[in-house]
Amino acid sequence: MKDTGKAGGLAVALVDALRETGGLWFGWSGDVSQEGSFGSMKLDTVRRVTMARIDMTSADYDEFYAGHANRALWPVLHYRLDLAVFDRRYEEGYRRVNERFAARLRPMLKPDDLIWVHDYHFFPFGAELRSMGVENPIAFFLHIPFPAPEILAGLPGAEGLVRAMLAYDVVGFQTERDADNFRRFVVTEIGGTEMGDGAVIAGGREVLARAYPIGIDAEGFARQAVTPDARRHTARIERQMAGKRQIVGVDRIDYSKGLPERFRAFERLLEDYPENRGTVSLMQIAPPSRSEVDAYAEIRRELEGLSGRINGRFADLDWVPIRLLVRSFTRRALAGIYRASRACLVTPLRDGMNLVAKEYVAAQRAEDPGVLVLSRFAGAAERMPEALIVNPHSPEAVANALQTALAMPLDERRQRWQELYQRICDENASVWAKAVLDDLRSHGRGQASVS
Ligand code: GDG
Repeated sequence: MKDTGKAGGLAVALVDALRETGGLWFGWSGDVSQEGSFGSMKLDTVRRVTMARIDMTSADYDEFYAGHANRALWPVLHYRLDLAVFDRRYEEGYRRVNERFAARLRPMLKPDDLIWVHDYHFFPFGAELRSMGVENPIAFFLHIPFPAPEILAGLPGAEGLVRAMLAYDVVGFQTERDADNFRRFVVTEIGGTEMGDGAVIAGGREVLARAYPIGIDAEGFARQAVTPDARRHTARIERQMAGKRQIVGVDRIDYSKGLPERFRAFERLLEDYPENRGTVSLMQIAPPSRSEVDAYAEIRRELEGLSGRINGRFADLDWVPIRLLVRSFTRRALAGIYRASRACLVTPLRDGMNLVAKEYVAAQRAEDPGVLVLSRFAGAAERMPEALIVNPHSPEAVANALQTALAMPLDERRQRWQELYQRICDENASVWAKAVLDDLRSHGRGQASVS
């Protein structure tokens, strides 16, 4: 599994799903040590869930994690072939870590276990297990986009990667578009056949490739937004804003999140609708991530430069247009910050789902909710049409949507929010986990081959 330490809601949903039946959580500890290659597995049991976590060596970290996963796969899967770095050493590290992790898991498996593998770090994990004789049902879930075949074909080794995915019984994606892109690749690049209902046959294996849009614990997050801690944060912002209005953005610093484009769109709002000068500001919470990768360090510098320039151009004695906070907050604080914000900008250039969009909705006051402005390229847009859907590449489109959000009458805000909130409650994290596991139970035959 991927290291979900910061994702909060996701880790909770998965641990909850595991708790119902009891089970094993297996993954990277998040630590780097020389023991990574052979010893030291950290084992704890939390209620009915055993947590087994192993370290990586510094070579694993550089080649597998910072290398192939985050310098090659992440950009290509986010449609950014231009940013991808392909290196044979990285690929070899990626293969090595997948093999070693699989070898460490192998002796811990019981014959009736269902196995669920997460994310782009572990595409070949299922194939490694199969080669070690594992016949259990195995599902895979991709948290990030699966690009159109024309883009993926640019990744050296793309065909091998997709062939390796055929080792799974169920392959889950965030959106219908991603699932369709996968099936198209199987058909056009490796001569597979679509069988309907998401099933594809190729290389003697039948795989169910469907969309399972990930949810959050919406009701739980709504409760967080009214805890004393969250209320303190809401009150602090409201006191400071004193009648002014805040727009919020919450994103890891990552080029896929469209942050420079967002800052320029906010600047366009101030240019085209000058009545917002002095009364509307943007708070961007931006925890740093993957700063050892050049593209990430660059985007941070770009954001610092842009916010400085825009603030220099428009700031007044008692108002600053953009507040860029390069740090993280607790989940409760975040919930309180969302609640104090009249609109939320979620404008990634590509995003698997985007949980911030759902969290913002969950944290709102039913009687006076804010408005979500959402990129059409976030997976979340497929199931959140009541948000204001925008093209994040167009500063005019985003500025116009922001102006609409700021002027939106209370009735319309309530109506849109009601629909969104109901849907994120109905399609929550447990529903998501159950949908994948139900399909795995009914479809997963642990088949070595169907031919
Ligand atoms: C990947 C996919 C997909 C952010 N800042 C803080 C903080 N966060 C939390 C948010 C949210 C999570 O991190 C970010 O989730 P996203 O979905 O927005 O984006 P990725 O990190 O890129 O996640 C994405 C997701 O996996 C799940 O499948 O939706 O498409 O890229 O929960 O609230 N949490 C805390 N402090 C912060 O400062 N505590």
